[in-house]
Amino acid sequence: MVNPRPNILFVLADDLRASDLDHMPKARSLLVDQGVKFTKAWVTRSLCCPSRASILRGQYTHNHKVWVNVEPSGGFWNFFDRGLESSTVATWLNAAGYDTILMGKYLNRYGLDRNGNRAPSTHVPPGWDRWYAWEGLYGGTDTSYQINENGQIVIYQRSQIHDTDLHAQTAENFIRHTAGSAPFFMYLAPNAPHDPAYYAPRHASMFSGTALPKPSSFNEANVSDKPQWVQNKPRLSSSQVSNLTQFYRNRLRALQSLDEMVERLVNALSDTGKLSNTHIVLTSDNGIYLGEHRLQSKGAANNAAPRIPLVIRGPGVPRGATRSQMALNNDLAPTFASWAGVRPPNFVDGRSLKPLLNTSLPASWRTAFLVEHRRTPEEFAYVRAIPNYRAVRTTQYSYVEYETGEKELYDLEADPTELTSLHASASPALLSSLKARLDALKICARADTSTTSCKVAENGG
Ligand SMILES: [Ca+2]
Ligand SMILES: [Ca+2]
Repeated sequence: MVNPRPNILFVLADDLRASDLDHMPKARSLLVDQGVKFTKAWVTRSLCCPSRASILRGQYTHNHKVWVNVEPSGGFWNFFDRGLESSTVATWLNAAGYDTILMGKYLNRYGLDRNGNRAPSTHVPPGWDRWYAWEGLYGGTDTSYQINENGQIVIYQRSQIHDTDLHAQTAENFIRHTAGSAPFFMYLAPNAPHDPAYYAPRHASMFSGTALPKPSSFNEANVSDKPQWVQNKPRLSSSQVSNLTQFYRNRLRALQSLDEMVERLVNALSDTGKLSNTHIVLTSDNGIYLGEHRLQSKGAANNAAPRIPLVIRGPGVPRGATRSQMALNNDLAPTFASWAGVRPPNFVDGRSLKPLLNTSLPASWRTAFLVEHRRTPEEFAYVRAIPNYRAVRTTQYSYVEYETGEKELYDLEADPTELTSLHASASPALLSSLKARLDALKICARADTSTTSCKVAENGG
């Protein structure tokens, strides 16, 4: 019998760039060609833990307030201590009868104590029936990694099994042998391709001659239009470019296990008769810079870090279609809720993407969203060097206001790689209209019809 409610297989990669899909041929044929690809998908804060909190709760960072990866202003303990675990997409779907399973990364510093020391945790958050979560920083060391398997700590040697392959094996076993009559929600969050981009030995010889992508913004020559924190960065040296190239190749190698995992799970779903009633989502918690604007890592508002890949296939979803409407990490939880027939709590800021997964599209959609950043003394140095900012990204512009009083403004139609900030020369009318949209977004809450709701602010009133 086919489940009346669909299974949900949610694959959440770590630091995957939208363009990385070009190097995942199996995901392209099994997901992109079979579903909808969002060409303008974004996270609302380009940093792991805040974005994962947004994914679990459907909220902007200024509403869930997990600002960084590290306590006290962020990290697992911030989420835990403020009771945010009591209402997540897992508790909503679990209460509706879903079999809920998490594999891989939960929140940064899960498995450490409040001081960052190793403290293997057997804590399983509410809402999860099955739990296979990474413990500790960056999910392990060069030789081993630890997984909390339903309350038991298990140590794996990398020489024994590559971590993405382990998740693929656990997920495949669940689909083939464990999944029962209840629909399942699988939150599958591998480490790949996060720095240091561990990969399986069988992929070691691939991509050895692949060149680092060099868009026009790569190692930007003239950053006099940009704020001081960018101007402070010298142009990338040849050894930095060579390190980035090596990192890029390792990332592509790491993606191959992810790509094979997609094929393995699609086959398992197909063999067990579940594929036609399963939504599969592939996305990331944030992107990453590989030298654009002289930048590396993440945290900034320019293109490559807040931009993510997003592909969805499933029952009723058109095949091989693209959508240019803005989709956000905030939208994932309410989307899963709508598939499960659950009304999400009122605190949710995002909206279900379901209306974009039809052949007939909604007449209106959001025309802007907010990107936020706040630095704290305990956050890692690269992100700490970026002054606090808030940014609004509209269908045409990206406008950033820093705590320093500095601004950035890009016309994304005329200058899609953000080479020349127009903040000093733009018309006062344009600046004030963007400022008004930013001011509405930065205090918005919920997705209802009140004047301060995020949905209203995103739609432009
Ligand atoms: Ca990340
Ligand atoms: Ca420039």
